Amino acid sequence: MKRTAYRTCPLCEATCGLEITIEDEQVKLIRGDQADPFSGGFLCPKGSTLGRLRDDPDRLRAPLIKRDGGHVEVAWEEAWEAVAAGLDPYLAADRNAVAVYVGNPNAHSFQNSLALRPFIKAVGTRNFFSASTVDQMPRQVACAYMFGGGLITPVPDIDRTDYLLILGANPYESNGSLATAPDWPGRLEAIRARRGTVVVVDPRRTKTAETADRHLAIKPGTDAALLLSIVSVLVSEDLVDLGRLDDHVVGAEQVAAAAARFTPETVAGRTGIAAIEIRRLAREIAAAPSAAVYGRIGNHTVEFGTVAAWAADVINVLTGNLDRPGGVMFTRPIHQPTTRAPRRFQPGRWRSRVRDLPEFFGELPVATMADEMLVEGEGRVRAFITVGGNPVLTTPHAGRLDEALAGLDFMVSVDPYLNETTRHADVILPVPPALETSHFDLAFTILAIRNVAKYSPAVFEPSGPSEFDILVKLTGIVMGMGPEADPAALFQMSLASQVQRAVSDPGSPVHGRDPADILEALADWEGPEQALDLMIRMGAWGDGFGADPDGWTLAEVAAHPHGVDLGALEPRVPEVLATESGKIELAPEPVIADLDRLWGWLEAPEPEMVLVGRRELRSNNSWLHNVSVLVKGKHRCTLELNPQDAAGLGLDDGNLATVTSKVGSVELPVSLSERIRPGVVSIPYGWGHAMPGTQLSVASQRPGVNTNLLTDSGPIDPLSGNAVLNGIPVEVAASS
Ligand SMILES: Nc1nc2c(c(=O)[nH]1)N[C@H]1C(S)=C(S)[C@@H](COP(=O)(O)OP(=O)(O)OC[C@H]3O[C@@H](n4cnc5c(=O)[nH]c(N)nc54)[C@H](O)[C@@H]3O)O[C@H]1N2
Ligand SMILES: Nc1nc2c(c(=O)[nH]1)N[C@H]1C(S)=C(S)[C@@H](COP(=O)(O)OP(=O)(O)OC[C@H]3O[C@@H](n4cnc5c(=O)[nH]c(N)nc54)[C@H](O)[C@@H]3O)O[C@H]1N2
Ligand code: SF4
Ligand SMILES: [Mo]
Repeated sequence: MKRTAYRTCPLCEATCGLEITIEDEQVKLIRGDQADPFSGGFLCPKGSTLGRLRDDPDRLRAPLIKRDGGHVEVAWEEAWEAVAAGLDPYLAADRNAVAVYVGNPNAHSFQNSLALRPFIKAVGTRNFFSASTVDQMPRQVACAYMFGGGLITPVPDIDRTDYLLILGANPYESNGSLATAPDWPGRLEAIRARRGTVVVVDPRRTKTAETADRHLAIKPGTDAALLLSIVSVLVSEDLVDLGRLDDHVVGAEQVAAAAARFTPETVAGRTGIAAIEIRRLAREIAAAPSAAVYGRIGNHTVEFGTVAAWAADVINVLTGNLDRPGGVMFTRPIHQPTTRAPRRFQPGRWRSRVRDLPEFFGELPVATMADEMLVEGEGRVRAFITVGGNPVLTTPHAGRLDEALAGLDFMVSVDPYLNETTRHADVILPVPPALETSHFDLAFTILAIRNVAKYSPAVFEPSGPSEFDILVKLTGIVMGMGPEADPAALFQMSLASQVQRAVSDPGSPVHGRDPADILEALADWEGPEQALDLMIRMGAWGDGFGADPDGWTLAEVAAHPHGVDLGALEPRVPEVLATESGKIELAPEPVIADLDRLWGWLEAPEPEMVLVGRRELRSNNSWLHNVSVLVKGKHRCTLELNPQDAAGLGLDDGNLATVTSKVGSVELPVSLSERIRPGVVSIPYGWGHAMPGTQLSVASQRPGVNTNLLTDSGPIDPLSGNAVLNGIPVEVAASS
């Protein structure tokens, strides 16, 4: 039997539509879905491997329990009993003794996003960590200060912009982040084709930089200073023009005063960007009919990540480009209400035990996770739960974390692989592969460059419990219900209370309605789809359960298997703002206060050699190296080194080099490249698969090295708790 299924690729933020040809219940072919209104047939080499991931013999099909130093398969009942028995004593004695880490794949799963919130609440620990603090937390913090409320970030309107300044992102390989758009490369080329301008700021001449109009090879870690000096030029040359935002911004004068000292001439030496270039950038952005300043990983995972994230949007605001077509704009997501209650962003509601670091949006910096496990004293973490994360490869000072995990009393992982992190787990609960799971993008619908919606049912029946049910059952266990906890009953309770809240909320379209009617209207769906239907129907485009008969429901979205395009982004200020003042608060006090630290840092001695990361098209963070078609060919885990530096070190192409930082050392082959700025070396991230006790038969043959053995968990961006993963001082030497 032959059939065709359509669904969204869950691997990266681009959300490409896939057309999947199935014969005899086996994937025969995966192509880009030409009829997807957003991706139009685009896909990358990773998207076509979802069938291989399902068929991977290393993928776990049954729960594993650690016994006599190795892992053995057990039945689900036994696994659940072991989980309850392992966690109960810690939960009973001190909930902070249980830590939780959730990783990147959760952001790509609506089921996980919906299930994790109550789960984390039920664990009730202060020790909640996620991949957010090795990623976008600086941007989240900066935006929360400026625009109020939770996760809300304007996205660059790349389809309409006349001028795009990209800092520390390489969408030719990554396909973009915090700016969901299938085929970033094509969209960048379209900017130039319509005579727009693309400028890339990156210590490496990446493929993105190569195809841009200009590339500025910045010294790592200095983007905050560069961006502030652009602000200073906008002010000193009288180029500030808030346009339509004039009535909606407070603090512009304060920003102008605070940025004044960061003139192009003062920052040129430390950033490596000539003063004349900086002035040109400021003038071009101000003069362009529309412009967007867009920073990502290289801009955020540095010591001044929050200042950099903030300064980028300050430029967007001061040039009138925030909230205008072609600038940076807010989505109107189908599953969120139109307005948000004003909420002042206040980090530090609790603090970490060992380093006294503040919480941000309910999580502690992952850079301090190992401290909480290793340092003795009351409240020390002794039990650990990971859900879809591989922090042994993805978080700083990874060698120390690996040691910390080995010393825990009890660990559970919800994960499809026995890998570098989960090998420490006492129990591994395997989840079905993507093709056996339904899909809707909660996070990336918020971050897309157009208003879009797409729901895809599971392509195949799951062969084991769904991840949603696993997480709900785990919630029951941490609530003390024991291994018998029934996920379906638990979920119905939680859905009923959500509906109850909705009908009691005067601002909701179902205020005053009978909750039984609402629940009945949701009855066409099961489980997480019911919660999703509720969100869509109560959302900005929803039918409000009859309040707007033309509005959307999940059934309506699902009736469009290729996805729905709800149109280009439209101006949303002031409606979208959730600050106390109701305005864009351009000069948050903690950010302005951090400028003194930046000033001092600019004057400190520069390291001679620093390390940055890189991503490649055929890798996905730490976990796709077990797919043979994605790792064949020339080995990609190399030390990229400029020939000028290599000559001084006596290193040649292919030689083995030893790279040493304050916290660790790795040895890997050199690839000489003029692409990288002298004084900077680059190692791709997500490799390092040579660890014992894993079940990764392909990845372990070409393991590469773990660059996070070199990154240090000490320095962080204090405003967001984000780790510093770029600009790491290192020494490079020929291996002896
Ligand atoms: N040096 C350096 N470090 C970095 C970065 C960098 O640029 N440089 N980037 C950072 C960034 S941006 C990120 S997002 C983080 C990522 O950090 P993590 O989230 O810790 O790492 P991933 O590789 O995404 O982890 C994926 C894990 O989830 C499992 N998995 C895959 N699919 C599923 C699923 O459907 N359900 C479940 N439960 N598990 C699943 C995989 O087997 C794997 O164990 O790394 C960060 N670390
Ligand atoms: N193929 C592939 N795609 C992915 C991923 C993947 O692992 N592989 N991961 C996904 C995830 S989780 C994320 S968050 C996104 C990330 O997407 P991107 O932000 O595009 O990430 P990178 O490709 O790592 O690009 C970071 C760039 O920053 C540069 N850089 C380093 N330090 C500095 C600095 O101090 N200043 C400046 N200006 N630049 C600097 C690096 O040289 C690099 O080119 O990609 C997503 N997409
Ligand atoms: S670009 Fe991203 S979403 Fe698109 S096919 Fe590749 S991995 Fe999947
Ligand atoms: Mo990420």
